[in-house]
Amino acid sequence: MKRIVLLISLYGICSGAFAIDWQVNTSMFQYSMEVFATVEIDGVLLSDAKDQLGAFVGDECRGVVKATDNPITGDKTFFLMIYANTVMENIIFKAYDSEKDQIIDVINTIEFETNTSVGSISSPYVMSNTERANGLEFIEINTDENSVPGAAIGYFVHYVNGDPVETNVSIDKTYDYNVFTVSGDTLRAKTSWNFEEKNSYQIMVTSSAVSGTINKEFLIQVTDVNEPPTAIYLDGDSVDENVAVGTIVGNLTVSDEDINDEIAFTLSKENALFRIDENRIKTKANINYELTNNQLLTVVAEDKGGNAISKDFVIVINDINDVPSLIMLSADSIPAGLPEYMTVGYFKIEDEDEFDQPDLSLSSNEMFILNQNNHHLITAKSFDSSDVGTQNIHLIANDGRGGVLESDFQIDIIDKGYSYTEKNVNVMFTQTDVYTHIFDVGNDQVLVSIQNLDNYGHYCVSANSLIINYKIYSISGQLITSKDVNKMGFNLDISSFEMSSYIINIYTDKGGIAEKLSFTPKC
Ligand SMILES: [Ca+2]
Ligand SMILES: [Ca+2]
Ligand SMILES: [Ca+2]
Ligand SMILES: [Ca+2]
Repeated sequence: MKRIVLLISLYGICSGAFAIDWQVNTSMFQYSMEVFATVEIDGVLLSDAKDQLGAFVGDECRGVVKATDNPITGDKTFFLMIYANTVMENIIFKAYDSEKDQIIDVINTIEFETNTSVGSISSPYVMSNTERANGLEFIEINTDENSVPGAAIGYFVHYVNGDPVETNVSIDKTYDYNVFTVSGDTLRAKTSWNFEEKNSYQIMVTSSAVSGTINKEFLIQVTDVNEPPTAIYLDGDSVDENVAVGTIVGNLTVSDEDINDEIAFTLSKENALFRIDENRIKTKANINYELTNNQLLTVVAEDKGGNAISKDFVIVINDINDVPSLIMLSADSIPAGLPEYMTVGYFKIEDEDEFDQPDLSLSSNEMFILNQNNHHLITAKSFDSSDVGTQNIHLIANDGRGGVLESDFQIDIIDKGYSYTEKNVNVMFTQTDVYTHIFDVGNDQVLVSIQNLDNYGHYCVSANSLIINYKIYSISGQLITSKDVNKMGFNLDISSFEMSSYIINIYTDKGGIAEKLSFTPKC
């Protein structure tokens, strides 16, 4: 409104043969007020878009505007801004009647009061060039929705020969009479109005003054108030792990009575995995079920009126099968001279899924075989110096749920200049039995290997959970060292042992073991 007025005033106004140069330099003034007015000239409303209304202090123009259509009353109305540097100045008005091509003095005057309004869109202030005759006007006080029952909406002014007189107003029992009460000249709300249900009320009133009675219809416009949203909804609250960053989790909506209100959604505090993009919750990082399976988000919804509410949502992260991520081999070389069915190393497979234990398979290979249960790489033959070099093996890990990882490994067969000697003992013994082997410490390293008879026929360990330990005694019976070991084999470094003979006892907790002891003679 200010801008429109400013443009009109800066560009001046010309109309018909009669040129008027009412202008106001708004930048010169500190204060403003607004007037919503219609103008009657000799009892007839000005109704041409070229008609104008100017505000003046003496001869100085303080505001000027052309008539425009009033969307509510349908009458041509002047939406006039008036400017001043002091309050309580007496503002006078002049109208330009384009049909008559005349400037006409208006008799109404207004005392300037900053930031106030005289008249309203729904109930414009009536200006005239003559003393107003008899009539009834409604002056609005507050027509906001959500009215408090009993609150004053406005009051009626009954004019006789242009002067307001004391009156009593009653509401005729027609139209929307039942939402109002009236006392004296004051109109009050009887109920709490809701703009979104009904935005105007029509009444017929009778004003009884000493000098006579006036019947008149009025349309009371309800003023919309921006009300807070009442609920926040999310149409999707779960997302699969591993989805692309930016995946939409769900759409946010609200309940808000106000038609065409605009809602801004935000998170009350930043989240590492999710963000809001307009009205959507999206992922903003890689989502991993195994790290976190839900996130609490507090969503804030704020409308154009600055009314905000918030609601907590738990976003559930769904578990998806992860492909095995890694196959590792504990050793990548063996000495030439290693006999068949010896352990080369152990495979370890990583699969994020808590209960996945992927199967491992080895592509056909004459050099090595796989102990499937325990993921051990086993020699399938005796290696000698002709095997020195590098062997490639290809492993496939399959989690049985569609996750497959393939990896290649190289095994170096190295000539260390010595060979293994096997000592077959072939002792069968029961749970309480121990196997005792005496060996000379003419050797600096002993490889003890105990393997599973079920898989390979050479050795017997009756269950996968078998626990084995060894104890080494001197020939005189003194305990030298003791250790729990992996049942599939272990290296025993005896380089620090004194030159002597020792007894090695290998114990199991299950019994049924036959062992074979191999060790490397010193070269
Ligand atoms: Ca509203
Ligand atoms: Ca709202
Ligand atoms: Ca998973
Ligand atoms: Ca998996």
